[in-house]
Amino acid sequence: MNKYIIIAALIIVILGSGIVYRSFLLPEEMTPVVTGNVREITMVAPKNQWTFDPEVIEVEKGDKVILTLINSDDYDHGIAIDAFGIAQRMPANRTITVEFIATQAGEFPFFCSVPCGEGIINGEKRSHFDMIGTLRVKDIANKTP
Ligand SMILES: [Cu+2]
Repeated sequence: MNKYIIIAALIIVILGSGIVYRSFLLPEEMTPVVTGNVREITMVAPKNQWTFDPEVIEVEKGDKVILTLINSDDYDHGIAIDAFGIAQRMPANRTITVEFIATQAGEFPFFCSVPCGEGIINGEKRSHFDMIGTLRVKDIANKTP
């Protein structure tokens, strides 16, 4: 038999088994989940507050998240969500957007990634280290968490 026919047949078998695996045999948990939903969320760093508003954001697993981050301060902040590989500077008095797919469910911290000082608000000291929050990714399909 012609060796090119054998090679072609082999390629067809290899590609075919890949397609069969992806279509029928891939474990449910490894299937990439994309809901097709887009969550547009706006988060503000209010002037001299050393906080993110809101401090808790909630999305569903598989959502595409578009975060609009408004820095109202005259100094830089940053946004870091380690679980999704996000680390972006938020320049003073600027708005940035950050996009990611919430591929895993759970509660993930986000925080300011740029040292931004401290101050007294209503008699209480606040600082860079208070700029933390929680990203809650709910797994609707599996009802957790
Ligand atoms: Cu900050």
